[in-house]
Amino acid sequence: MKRLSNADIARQLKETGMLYAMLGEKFKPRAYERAAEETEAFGRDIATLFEEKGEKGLKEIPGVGPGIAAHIASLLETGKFSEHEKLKKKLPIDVLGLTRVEHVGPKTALLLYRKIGVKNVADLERAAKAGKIAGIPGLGKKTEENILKAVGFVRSDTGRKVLGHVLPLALEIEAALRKIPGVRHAAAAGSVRRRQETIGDLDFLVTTSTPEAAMDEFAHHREVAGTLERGPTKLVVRLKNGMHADLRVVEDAAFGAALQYFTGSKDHNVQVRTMAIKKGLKLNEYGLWKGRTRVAARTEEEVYRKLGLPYIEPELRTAEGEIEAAKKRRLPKLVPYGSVRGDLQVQTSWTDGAATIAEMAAEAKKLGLDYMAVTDHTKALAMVGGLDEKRLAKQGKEIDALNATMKGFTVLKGAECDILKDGRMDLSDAALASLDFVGGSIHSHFNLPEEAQTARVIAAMRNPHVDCIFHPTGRVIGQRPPYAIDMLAVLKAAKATGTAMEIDAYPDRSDLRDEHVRMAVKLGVKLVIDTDAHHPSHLRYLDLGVAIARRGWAEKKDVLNARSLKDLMKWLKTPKKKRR
Ligand code: DGT
Ligand code: CA
Ligand code: CA
Ligand code: ZN
Repeated sequence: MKRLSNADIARQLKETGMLYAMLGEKFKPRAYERAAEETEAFGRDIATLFEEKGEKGLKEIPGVGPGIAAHIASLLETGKFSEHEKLKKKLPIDVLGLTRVEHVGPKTALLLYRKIGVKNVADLERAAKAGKIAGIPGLGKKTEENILKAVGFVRSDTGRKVLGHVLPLALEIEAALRKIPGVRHAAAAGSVRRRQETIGDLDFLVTTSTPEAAMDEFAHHREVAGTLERGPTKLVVRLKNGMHADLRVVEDAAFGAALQYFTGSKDHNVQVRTMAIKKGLKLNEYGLWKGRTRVAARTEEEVYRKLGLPYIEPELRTAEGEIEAAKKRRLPKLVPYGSVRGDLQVQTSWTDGAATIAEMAAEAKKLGLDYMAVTDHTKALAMVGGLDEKRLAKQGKEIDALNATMKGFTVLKGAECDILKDGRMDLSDAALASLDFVGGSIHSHFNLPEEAQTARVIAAMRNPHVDCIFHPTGRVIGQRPPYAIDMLAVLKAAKATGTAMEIDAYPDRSDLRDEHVRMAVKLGVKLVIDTDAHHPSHLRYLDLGVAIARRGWAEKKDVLNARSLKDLMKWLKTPKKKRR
């Protein structure tokens, strides 16, 4: 039996949740959905975790309690689990496939199954074409037309995915390619290499003495669902998560040129090629040419150099001024991965986090960080047990005690303090003043008109104790659109008041966005990169935030928590108006 991947496990959990939803269960659907999301995003290989620590270890996955842990254990041992099996007997439907079709949710899927026996997308399409859906009470002609259109869309569209959900997979495949005997270079190219916000498909390059062996290995990777196309140097597969991935075998001597070409973006490449033509040269995936002579091909650096340019980092290759900046030798020196010294947004079991302060701190320290701010929610967020002044003070005592026991790591006292509707803060000034680091957040009244929402955030920035605005646009990718806010006005106010702006690295937030970061950097606004962790495993998202900062042209000096603890504290203790 093939070892199950995190994505395999996630799919089974998700399906279980959906089947429960179809049967009208109240709480189980959400529990399984959450476990599925966390499983898919989990930074480590769950099968390995299980081998090392057994069923107990599975509880390290956020959202996974003893019940679901037992199911995952059974899945890893036998490829199935009884609860799922039972549900499938009652409802033998491909609910994951069906609900990918727009206008078809679990309820409609159930209706279609009960009334006309639709079990999968092929059945659905046949039924819609035969006009059988229009006759079902509650669905009708219009729904039938919509479904027919949507079925076509599902077939043609594999859907873009959030970077944080596919980067671990892309890096895993890249590492696997590197290990194949005969492979000299292997790289993920395309939008993943540029660390874009969302990813359409994955593009891999290898140079190898044994192309067939490399392609076979790739075709049999455990995340691959099937082969779509195979030629002598190119293989296209469909991954189990629905994405496509290409592998190209290229000539070793032209690896740099191929990497440059297949990294893109297309628009960047168009600009680079135009430059080449102006110099009487020709650039393609095989090299940079002067007539029939290849003048550069082995490395990307060499290709750019022969065009008169310095190396351009992949995150900058978007055709938004990087070539101009490169010509003038004005490219930013991007903040390096791994350079954030401490996480400044961490929730704990005092509110809606899954782990204690000590557990979060231990994991942060293990990841090589020097400090972490505990920023639990405040009382306005009653549904997660937000802290009032009294409990916050009590939490401060716990932090003092913990700091007394830890060497080489410091826990800062903080809060994710709600910004109330009128721009006042949810905690007294005295309570805020007692903290090392205060983030202000909007968690309510998302629908205020732009002017009011902007004024609300700016009012919070004028509070002398608010150090940072958390997740400044409020969007959650695929779930919640950003609220209406004048980001330029907010960033100018950030500069004027000495307030930092957060890059929330949590994959579905990615908030600020790269274009806002670029505006912030231009204005000289300080940035904080953090993970909004609600579980120890979330702390490893930090570099996804660094990717956003890099896409926004940020340098190390722009990022507050790339500073040492001493320098960060110096900034935080400076009165806001005097901060630089
Ligand atoms: P994606 O997959 O939509 O997230 O974005 P990319 O950038 O990965 O795009 P993709 O997969 O279509 O192609 C990968 C790279 O290959 C792309 O960034 C640039 C290069 N490339 C592909 N097709 C063309 C083309 O027709 N012209 C040029 N200049 N470059 C291309
Ligand atoms: Ca791609
Ligand atoms: Ca591609
Ligand atoms: Zn929040």
